[in-house]
Amino acid sequence: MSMEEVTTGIIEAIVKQDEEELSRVVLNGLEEGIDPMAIINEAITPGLRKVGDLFADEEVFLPELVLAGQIVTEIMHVLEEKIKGNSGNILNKGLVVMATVNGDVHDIGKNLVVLLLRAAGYEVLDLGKSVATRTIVEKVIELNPKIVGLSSLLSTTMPAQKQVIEAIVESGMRDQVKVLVGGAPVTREWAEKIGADGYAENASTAVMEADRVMGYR
Ligand code: B12
Repeated sequence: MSMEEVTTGIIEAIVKQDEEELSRVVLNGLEEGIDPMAIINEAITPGLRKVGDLFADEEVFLPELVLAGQIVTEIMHVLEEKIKGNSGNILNKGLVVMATVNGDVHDIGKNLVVLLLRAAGYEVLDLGKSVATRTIVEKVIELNPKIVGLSSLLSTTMPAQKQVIEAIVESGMRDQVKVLVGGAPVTREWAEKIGADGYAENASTAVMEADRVMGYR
């Protein structure tokens, strides 16, 4: 199977929420030696975006959106194992606290950022999804991480990223921690507006952005 066939096959399987077909094409692609990150960036993410667009256009409905999310979460475990196996990094670049903000349960993208940060040598405490602002700030005070990463996939939960930054300022810890924000609706302009230190549009660039704010590059 060529990369193009793999990409088309994966996108179609996600749009049809066909778990068996998705798994078949992904495994086939991996066997052919295709890079798991290329599968995620060029096939899985566009597939999910397509389902999201169809949902917005009322061509698919919530149960299908849920199913698409579930089958992708399953296959991501396989891809994640593959990426972990390829990395073997022993650096310690510092602690990152990651969370999807309050009210938001989207965690596929956040999990990918966590995985790649770990593979790049960061220690990551993943607080999970829909994490209360207070919980995030308490962890910042308790653990003094180098970076806090905030994911938001909904325009209605983006303001929670701003709230977390404000709460970190109030806690007196703002000078000691860098804040990175991300998620599909988040932009660099938004990041600047709310006083974040960095923004990235995908997990690979999130690692570069983490290195940048830390002064590693
Ligand atoms: C799958 C999905 C779901 C699944 C989530 C499953 C899960 N475990 O995550 C379920 C079914 C639960 C769901 C629910 C809902 N969803 Co939804 N969902 C999606 C969908 C299709 C894909 C998201 C995804 O996983 N993308 C793939 C990953 C790899 O990409 P990503 O998340 O963008 O992450 C990458 C980057 O953004 C970046 N990144 C992410 N986080 C961070 C953090 C940092 C610090 C950095 C640096 C970078 C970074 O790196 C990641 C990896 O490359 C999107 C469509 C879309 N366009 O995104 C809609 C979408 C986000 N959902 C939407 C909606 C409306 C909902 C619901 C409100 C629907 C409803 N009526 O109930 C609920 C909300 C539930 C809640 N309270 O959170 C809308 C949001 C519209 C908006 N602008 O607000 C979208 C855009 C669909 C649409 N077009 O209408 N959803």
